[in-house]
Amino acid sequence: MKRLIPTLRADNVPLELIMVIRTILAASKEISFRVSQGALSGILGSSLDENIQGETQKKLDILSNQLLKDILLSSPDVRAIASEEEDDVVAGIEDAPYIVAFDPLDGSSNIDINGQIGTIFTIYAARDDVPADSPLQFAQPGTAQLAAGYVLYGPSTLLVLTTGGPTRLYTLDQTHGGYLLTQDEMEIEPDTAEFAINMSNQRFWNQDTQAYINQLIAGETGPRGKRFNMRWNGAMVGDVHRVLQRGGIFLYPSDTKNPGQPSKLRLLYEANPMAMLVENAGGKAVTGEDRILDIMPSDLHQRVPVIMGAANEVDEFVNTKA
Ligand code: AHM
Ligand code: MG
Repeated sequence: MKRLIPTLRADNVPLELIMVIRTILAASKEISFRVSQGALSGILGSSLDENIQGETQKKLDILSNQLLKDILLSSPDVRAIASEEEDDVVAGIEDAPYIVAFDPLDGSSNIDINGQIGTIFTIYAARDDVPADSPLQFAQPGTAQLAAGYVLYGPSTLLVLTTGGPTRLYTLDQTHGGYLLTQDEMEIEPDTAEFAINMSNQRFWNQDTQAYINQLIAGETGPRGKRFNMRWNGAMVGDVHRVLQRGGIFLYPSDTKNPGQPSKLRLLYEANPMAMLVENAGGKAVTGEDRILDIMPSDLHQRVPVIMGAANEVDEFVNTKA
């Protein structure tokens, strides 16, 4: 079975970019171990303990953020990082070629119930025209991402990664500690009969979204003429992973739940990396109006509506009017 690094080399990924990916994955293995330890993680600790200052019994998401931050900021190839858990950009090594954004532990409500959670990350080229610690480092559209991926901490620890080519799936081999290629190319079928949405937000959606979901729920006697199934994990990594593995459409659409916020998910840490993975697996990713990857970010923690997955179904969403 092929290992990660030879696969990246065969894909002609630049050496320094491979080093950054390796660095993120070193942290992911530590997080995977911590997650598997659950409530014991802060008490028992493990090999990277000396890197984490005074971390005893911190919540897993704070711990994961600290691990990623420490390890990335000590990398010679990282100029700046942005994290869902940090207010501001943190500068790394001046003149280093790359910047990294991450959601250290997505699906936080699943932490306490032993459910699926994951680390989402994305890598861009650093900008030379703005300071290392400027939020403008990350004012780049998703199309500029050089690599994007997530590590899903489930029954197995899985890595889903694209470096511009296909979206590939790796499995962490706990016996030797490395990621092995277990699916060469993930592919999302254009048609589906499965959707993922938080139905409890229905009253906050616009009329078009309500009409679309009503059509799915209407089943074989409705306008779509087929029966749809629904799944909701409460963790985007888990829900999008299911879409990548067996098809479907994932939606966190525009809503009016929180004044001033168009929806829940963040462009930089969640929407963009997932959109790149989905598109490179043959799917589509939109806000409803725009392609997610074309959005020019206006704020580090900007939120956007997210509709992604099976290409024809995403088109159906866009074209359905109340
Ligand atoms: P988080 O970053 O605090 O975990 O929030 C993001 C998560 C996504 O993983 C998931 O799709 C969504 O929030 C679930 O939202 P809801 O609470 O509406 O089910
Ligand atoms: Mg998140």
